[in-house]
Amino acid sequence: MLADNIINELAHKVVSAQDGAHTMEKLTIAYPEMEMADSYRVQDALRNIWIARGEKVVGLKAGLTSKAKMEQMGVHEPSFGILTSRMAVPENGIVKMTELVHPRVEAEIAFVMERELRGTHHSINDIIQATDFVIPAVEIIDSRYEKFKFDLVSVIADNGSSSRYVTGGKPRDPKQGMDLQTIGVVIEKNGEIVALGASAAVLGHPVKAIQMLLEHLDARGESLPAGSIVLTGGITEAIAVEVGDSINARFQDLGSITIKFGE
Ligand code: OOG
Ligand code: MG
Repeated sequence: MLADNIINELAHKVVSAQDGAHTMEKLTIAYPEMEMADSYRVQDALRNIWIARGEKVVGLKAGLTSKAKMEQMGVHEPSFGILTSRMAVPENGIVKMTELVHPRVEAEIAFVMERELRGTHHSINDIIQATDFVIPAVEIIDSRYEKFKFDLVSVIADNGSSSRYVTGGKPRDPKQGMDLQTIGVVIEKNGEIVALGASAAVLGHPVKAIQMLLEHLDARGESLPAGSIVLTGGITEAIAVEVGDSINARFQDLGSITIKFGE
């Protein structure tokens, strides 16, 4: 376990890389003894910094939950991260590339919770019953590590590469019956299909990402608050974008999200 002052110092280093859109060396190079628990302590410190400057925590994200993502990143265990109000981009909005290092986009199924969930005993159906609605999401990830290369400990300390996210399309109430495993997704970049998949790519069922998130929260004495948005993880590999690119993610029966990348 790293000392509290080192955790704090690392959090400030991460915030400065995120805010300044610059890369940093993998944190495990200077601190090879750093463990996953330390990385989540860095996230706690990040959360305090963000709240102190007026951001609101709006939810949580699970990452590295599909085989495509795990293989692309060479990391084979899910990670969790914090989503704040500052990361939200409106549908049809323009993402400013100058604020980011080397962003990539992911198509994800997002859940907005109606009720607080605490503990690890919740079945898939329990979680569905506690959900307000399901909505398409595009996450814009942006690792602060050079060449987007990292290990699990380092990426968690960088808040799971979180940078921006967009929700859009049509929300749907999963309590009214919907097959959450077979939601087809097509990602187009500048009008060409660049990736496609189905929601079962996420751990066999996207709600399993929420089950794992609940285990993670429970181990830290936390719950998933009512009103939280949860991103369950990229269904396909992430797609790199540049200035001028336009992304359209189409979700079967749930509409689509368009987002543009400007300077
Ligand atoms: C880590 C974050 C992964 C997802 O949906 O799998 C993630 C990364 O690949 O940089 O957000
Ligand atoms: Mg993601």
